[in-house]
Amino acid sequence: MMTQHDTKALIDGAKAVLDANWMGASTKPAPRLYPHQWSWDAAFIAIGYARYDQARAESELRTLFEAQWSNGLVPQIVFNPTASGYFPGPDAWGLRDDPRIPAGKLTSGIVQPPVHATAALHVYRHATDEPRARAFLTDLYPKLRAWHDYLYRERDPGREGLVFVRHPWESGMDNSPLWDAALARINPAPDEIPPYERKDTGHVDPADRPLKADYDRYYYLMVLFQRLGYDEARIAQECPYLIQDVLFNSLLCRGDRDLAEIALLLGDDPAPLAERAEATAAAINAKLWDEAAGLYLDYDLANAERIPAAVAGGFSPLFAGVPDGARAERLYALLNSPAFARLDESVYPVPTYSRQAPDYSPNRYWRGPIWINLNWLIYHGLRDYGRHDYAARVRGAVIDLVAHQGYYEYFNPENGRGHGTDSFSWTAALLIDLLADL
Ligand code: 9WN
Repeated sequence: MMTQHDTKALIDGAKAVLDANWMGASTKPAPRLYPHQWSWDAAFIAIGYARYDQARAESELRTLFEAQWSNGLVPQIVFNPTASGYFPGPDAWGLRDDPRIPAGKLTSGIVQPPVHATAALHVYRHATDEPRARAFLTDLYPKLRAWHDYLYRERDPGREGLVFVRHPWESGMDNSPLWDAALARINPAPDEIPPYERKDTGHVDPADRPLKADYDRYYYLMVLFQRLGYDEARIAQECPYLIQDVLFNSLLCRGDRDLAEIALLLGDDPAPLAERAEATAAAINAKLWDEAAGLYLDYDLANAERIPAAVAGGFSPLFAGVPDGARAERLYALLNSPAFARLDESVYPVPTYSRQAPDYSPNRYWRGPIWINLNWLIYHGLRDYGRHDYAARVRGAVIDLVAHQGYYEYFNPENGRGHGTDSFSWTAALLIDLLADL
């Protein structure tokens, strides 16, 4: 249990991490490993700033949306032109001076999960200066709508109410076991990818990061998008990796609901947005629920098959009000089991992957370790469903873990040890938010 004094030290420490990573108008995820602005990081970071610095919270999201493409795409990375030390940098995407990108901006050509409407509403709700926050929402609202419109227009060719990701980095869970089968079908010939040099393994322990085989495929897909001129229709036809991911779609569904709330606040009609949320919720229930597993599972669209991996993202429909009572009970049972977190006696938060899977890997990135953003989403989902006992366990376990280990990027679920980079912004930001959430 944390004392008052510990709590203050923890908040001060978290603010110091964010101060050190602040770049003047936005925040980098970590000092050396991630020296640019990332899309879903920006949303989580704004959620933390919302609790103590409205101006920075607004600036974080405004800066990201200043780099929004003309078709509505919100890029995974907005590059800091003065930073180096990250691969792939701006030139690897072949997008310099692309007419779809606002002049003077450098971005990647993929997206990340749509947490932004949720973050914007959170910033508004915790603002100390309401008129200023209303102006912020007014400016962001059309951009958020264009972002969701892009996803439904370009990423849902079958008009199912479910959108696809076309690169593992778009999911935010880069080397998740979810992608193994789809990526194994991609076997680039040596001349299909130019030579490249990774930078990540120079900053952190290579044993914590994705493998070279993963990076070859990440790069192959980037080269494919360039060859197709980032034409979404052609990509949907030709890309060998197209996945309807549970986490991405749940965040979109929750984002639609939050966007409807923003519409209401601003005097616009929320009905079309709320209807879209319902359609996506229904599609998640119809296509992604797996009765035998008692969990929501991803769907591999390019190969027309369900992906059987039991990952923490499978619980995220709770965050979007998707499961009915019976399905929610199945989710609680799996969550509170040796495969995940034993919430009736919990020591550590929820890991990314079932601890009983044969290829569970407690130190390697998204193949086992605990990530704070997923636990934040699960905490809120449990709370929204009235499961306050488990919600309190998740919250308490996250706070204790960070208090004892530091503001790491991810943590080993067996011994709690921190891995990846330290001074990780969303760990700090979400901790501030959780501590404020009494
Ligand atoms: C690729 C910045 C990002 C996070 C992702 C996390 C990691 C990048 C990388 O870092 O991905 O986007 O180079 O590994 O997987 O979720 O947004 O923190």
